[in-house]
Amino acid sequence: MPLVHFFETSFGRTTQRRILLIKAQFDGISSWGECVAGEHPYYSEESIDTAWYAIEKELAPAILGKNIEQGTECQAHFARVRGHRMAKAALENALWDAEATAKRIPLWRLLGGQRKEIPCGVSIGIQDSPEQLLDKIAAELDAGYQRIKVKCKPGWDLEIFKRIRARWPDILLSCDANSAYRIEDFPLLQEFDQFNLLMIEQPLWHDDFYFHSRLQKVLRTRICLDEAIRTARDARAAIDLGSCKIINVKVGRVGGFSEAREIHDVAQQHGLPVWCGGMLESGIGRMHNVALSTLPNFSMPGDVSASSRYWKEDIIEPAVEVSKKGTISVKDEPGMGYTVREDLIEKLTVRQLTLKM
Ligand code: OSB
Ligand code: MG
Repeated sequence: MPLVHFFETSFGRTTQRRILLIKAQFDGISSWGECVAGEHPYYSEESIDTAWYAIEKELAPAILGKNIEQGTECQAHFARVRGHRMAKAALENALWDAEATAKRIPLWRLLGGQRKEIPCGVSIGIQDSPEQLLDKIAAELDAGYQRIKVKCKPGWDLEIFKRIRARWPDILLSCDANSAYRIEDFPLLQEFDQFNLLMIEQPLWHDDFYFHSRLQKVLRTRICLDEAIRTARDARAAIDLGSCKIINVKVGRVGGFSEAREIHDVAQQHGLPVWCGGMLESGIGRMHNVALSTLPNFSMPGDVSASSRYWKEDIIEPAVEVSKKGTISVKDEPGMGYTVREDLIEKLTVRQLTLKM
């Protein structure tokens, strides 16, 4: 699926996505899950190809033919496979979706969600010029989004924040470094404090807590961890160490809805807010993110935005839309509440595999 606009982070530029989808079928129900792994293992160790392998060889065989009543039961079946969380999440989330459909309740209610309207922000990639970035921000604010997050890296940071703040002194503004900085950059990162950022997301190594805790001690701006939090145990450790004050929860990164809910709970118990991150999902993953965002401690605007920001044609119907006040409303229909456009998916499919018990 070609992106409407390229998306560039400190680890590279994406112009089109190859997306791995799961369709689960049993007992007359069919449900969907999206694997959020990237085309390359640049964000994390996983890629769509490692996920394909893990699902085909390990994860699907671990659940095919088993009597599974609830999405939460997947974790135990998958436990002996280390890592491969995005692959696990694609399957587990499809089963949650099926469970909601079977119980004839909306997925967000099954997850324990409470809000019917979620606050939305946008994540804006590195652009070809600062002017292009400012134009994009203006358009997103105009559309109603409540928070602007800009990608940053050395050389695309202080000057950019200065230009943004000169034009919009008061908007909710944050940045995401995707691990682009090192210890020698601490003085530079301390300069970020002057821009009143809502948070700095994952400034240091993708797998680090310790140096983030050192950094948080010398920053006024709150650190938000994304890549480094893979489990609820990670969340506990990071909070304990003081490595972050906010957590970005991505249901794929943490292995599925069960673990995402646990991280939500751990953060809530410690008084940390969480928000829902995005991975340039198609409508299927997007709707799962919307459902997760209805949980009470998702109190900050997430990177959950309208389909049209990514795709000319999304694979669900209707496309996800954002209101003028920057919110997405959830529906009361059972399951995901949207129709999957199987005809379009079929047209876009380049590789397909059916696994049966
Ligand atoms: O770090 O949050 C991130 C996209 C791909 C990989 C990593 C990240 C992102 C985003 C995009 O920031 C969020 C979105 O889906 O709009
Ligand atoms: Mg991030």
